[in-house]
Amino acid sequence: MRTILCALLPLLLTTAFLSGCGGEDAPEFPEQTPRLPDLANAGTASGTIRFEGTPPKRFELGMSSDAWCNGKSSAPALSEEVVVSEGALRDVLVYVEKGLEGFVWPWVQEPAVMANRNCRYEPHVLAVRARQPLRFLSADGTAHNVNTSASAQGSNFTLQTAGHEKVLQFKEPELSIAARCNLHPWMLGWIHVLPHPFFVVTAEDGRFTLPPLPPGRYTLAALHPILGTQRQEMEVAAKGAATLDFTFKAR
Ligand SMILES: [Cu+2]
Repeated sequence: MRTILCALLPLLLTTAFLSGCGGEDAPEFPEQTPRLPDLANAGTASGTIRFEGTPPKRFELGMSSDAWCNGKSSAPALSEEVVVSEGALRDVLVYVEKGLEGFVWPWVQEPAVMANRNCRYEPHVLAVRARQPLRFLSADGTAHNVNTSASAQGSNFTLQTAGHEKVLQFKEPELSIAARCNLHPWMLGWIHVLPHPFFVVTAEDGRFTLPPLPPGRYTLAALHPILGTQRQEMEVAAKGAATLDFTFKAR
């Protein structure tokens, strides 16, 4: 039946059939056998990401080149390169860099969402699992072009108006994939693709708590797209609670 439908494509020309036949948008989840750690004595790891010194000034994004975008926010839209609230740093990816080798986790089939909303990427920083479907979804009444082509596994497509979406699947782990929009040069979002579930991106309070980890020794990394990466060794005891903080400084 599928073959017949695909053969009729030139007549049907509907995007639903196109995505079903081309295979490009259909998420792939190859067979694999999970090898999961024993979490019976799992411990926790948590902390806070701080910023020391005077953060760079957030500048007003000039959206006057697009009448739809201009003035969409009640307050002036500010740049999001470095967002500090009461000394806490937003948008830091905290993840286990070493210590989980040899494990295999099931695929995550529930999609993550990155929106184009009020002519910005929302969230500004998003972390997903390798092969997790990632929905790019426009909420705006103006066209956006989602350009992740700086990455070898990125792509470049247009979301014409509100409600339009496209699902991507980054098949390999990769950090700091920039998402831009060629139509609106101020638009920038960041995507991190992780091989395992032990990561979190900080919100305004700068706090992080990782999912429960098996006892062991780990290298924890804290990555900010502009301020770089810091690392710390960490010991998680059986049913213990490890705490560690990271401090980024003004450059
Ligand atoms: Cu745009």
